[in-house]
Amino acid sequence: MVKITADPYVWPFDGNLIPQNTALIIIDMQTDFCGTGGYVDSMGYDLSLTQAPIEPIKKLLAVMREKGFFIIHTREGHRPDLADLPPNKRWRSQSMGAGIGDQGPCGKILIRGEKGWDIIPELYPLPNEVIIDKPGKGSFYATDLDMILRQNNIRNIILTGITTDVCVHTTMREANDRGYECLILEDCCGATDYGNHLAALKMVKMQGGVFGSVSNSKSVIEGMLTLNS
Ligand code: C5J
Repeated sequence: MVKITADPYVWPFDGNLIPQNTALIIIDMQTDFCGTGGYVDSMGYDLSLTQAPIEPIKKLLAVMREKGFFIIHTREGHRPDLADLPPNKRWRSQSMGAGIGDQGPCGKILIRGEKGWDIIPELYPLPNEVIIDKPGKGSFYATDLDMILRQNNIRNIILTGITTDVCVHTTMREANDRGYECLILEDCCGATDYGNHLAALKMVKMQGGVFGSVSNSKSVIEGMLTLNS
């Protein structure tokens, strides 16, 4: 049995953590969110904030792959004909100078199949890993994520990726409401605003861990290394 040092409670709540019931989910590590010329860059945000989790995730991913955990990657993006892009989302992105569907330095912004939309090479999924393509912030909305988790008997979810306050948080809330036991890793997430990153982590911890618990890659790797492979 593995227990992860976390705040506000040692995770998971009941100590039931094995590779067969636990998934690592890596959210939206796409060029559009952390690469030069992508969506976040075009909006003028400091890319170092969304690039910070790349190395910690890389190390954690290597250990969790080796230990046989279930690995899931997500990508936010829309159909080339924009049929799944709500007009208010398009309008809002245009007002920031980075219209979803418009041509940018990395192809059409946040459009499936374009260069900027894909996952960065450092964290690219292996052929046997699940990729969830989602049109929204949450990874459960309009996707088959819940079905895939249940078919694979996954109860625990370790959340990483970008951005802490938007897609990671929305996914954590969706997962928590569905009864999944969630852990978010502070060094494996990043937001376009550092204050929002900290606030999002703080929100998880209120009410005894209202959405789950908060830890870091070092504590998870230490826990995983105690597992027999
Ligand atoms: C945003 C995301 N921030 N992946 N998406 O629009 O957090």
